[in-house]
Amino acid sequence: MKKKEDFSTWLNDIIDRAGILDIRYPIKGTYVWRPYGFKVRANVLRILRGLLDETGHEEVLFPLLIPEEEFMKEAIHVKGFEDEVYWVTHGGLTPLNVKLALRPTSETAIYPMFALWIRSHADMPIKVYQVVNVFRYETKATRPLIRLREITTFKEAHTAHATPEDAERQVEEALSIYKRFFDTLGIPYVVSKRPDWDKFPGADYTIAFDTVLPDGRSLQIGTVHNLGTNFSKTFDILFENTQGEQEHAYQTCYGISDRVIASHIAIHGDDKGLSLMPEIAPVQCVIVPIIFKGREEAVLRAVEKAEKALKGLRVHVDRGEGTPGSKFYHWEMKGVPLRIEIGPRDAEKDTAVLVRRDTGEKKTVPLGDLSGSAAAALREMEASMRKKAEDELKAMITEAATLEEAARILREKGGIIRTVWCGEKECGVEIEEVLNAKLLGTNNESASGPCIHCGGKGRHILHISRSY
Ligand code: A5A
Ligand code: ZN
Repeated sequence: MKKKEDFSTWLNDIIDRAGILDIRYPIKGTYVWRPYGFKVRANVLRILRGLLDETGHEEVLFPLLIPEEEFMKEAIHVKGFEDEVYWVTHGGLTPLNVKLALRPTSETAIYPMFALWIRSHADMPIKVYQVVNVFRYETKATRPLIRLREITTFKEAHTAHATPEDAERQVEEALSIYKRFFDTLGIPYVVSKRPDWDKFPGADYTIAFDTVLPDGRSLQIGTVHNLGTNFSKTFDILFENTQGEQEHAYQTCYGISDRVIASHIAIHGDDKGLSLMPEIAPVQCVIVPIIFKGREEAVLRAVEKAEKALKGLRVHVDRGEGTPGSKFYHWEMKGVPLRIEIGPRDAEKDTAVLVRRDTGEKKTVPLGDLSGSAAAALREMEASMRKKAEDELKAMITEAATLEEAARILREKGGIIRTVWCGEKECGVEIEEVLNAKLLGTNNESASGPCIHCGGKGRHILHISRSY
């Protein structure tokens, strides 16, 4: 199980062995959340909901089914999703008069209702989100947590505003929420404005977060779209503005998925299994008693004392049958951040041994200080896991001045190329073809020097990578 040698196999293997998903469900691109994985997922969602709620978003829940007529209204949006929609055509044996789409995303479910809810500028902003499953008939190779046909953890936020400036401000807020979210999870990212030909179908523009997985390929882990008035025109979302005139609402939407959990696992895991940051670990500390025949009592007393001291953390005492070695192995696989070993010697001296999952570092501490030392170790781990991941991503971003150089970097090490681009579509599409890679897009830094491909005046810093 070597992460560096065969990343894909490694990832599927630990997702299975750590009890995140069962990947044997007999429909391609759909998987089963197992209890341990579901707890990780719940912790991730708790963080996300917290960030959305504290910025004035409200949670809602719309139906899974979308009538064909609504779904077909926004031409560009439909075009973008036409190959990917699952249709419900029958109720029992009766063919339906109106076909129903399983939502691939919920614009066309939510915006007809926005049209009913919004009358005046005073009804806005509206900022809602839902966490739901969506269905996309993906044709590229499906993968657990990364390319799903049933995306089970789809958080989509949808907003409506009375001015374009307010919608623009919402895009900024969404970016800052996602930054805080990814920072909390120790997932480093690069932010790019997608080229026009790769934006969300129906958006004015799309800003994306990409991370780099251990095999050197990038993964889009979140997107923020400014929809302008494209959907409000289609769905008649009109309001009376402060001048008493009817105007179309300005909209944004932004989404993330199971991919954030994949990224966390991929970036922090190692050849021993998962390595979860304390924030999302179902078990933050596992206490393993090391029992020798005849000396159980003192150890078990110390273990109880330790358990009491750690109240407030998510603690598990492994009182099971196995050997200490097999327990260590098991909890390392599960990615538990902190292991606390207590043996007869420790019991005698009133100490415990703390072992960090990320570094394997061991430390003997007095039982009396256990609460403080464990909390400190967890805090240090958070910071050092985050820093390590950020350093790794930085090392995977490489500047290139020519296409030959870019091609060599993509071949030898992968990651993200940083270069200069003129901004012309034709030139960009050629870069993608020549490099067999994707333009992740541009950032908002100013650029100087010639375009990497055509040599014309460079207008943007461009990010390129091979991506999932
Ligand atoms: N309505 C907007 C928010 C939307 O649907 N945007 S999106 O199409 O870009 O999807 C949001 C995020 O879901 C993407 O950034 C990507 O991280 C994730 N995603 C998209 N397709 C996925 C798939 N098949 N499996 C897992 N995650 C996916
Ligand atoms: Zn060019």
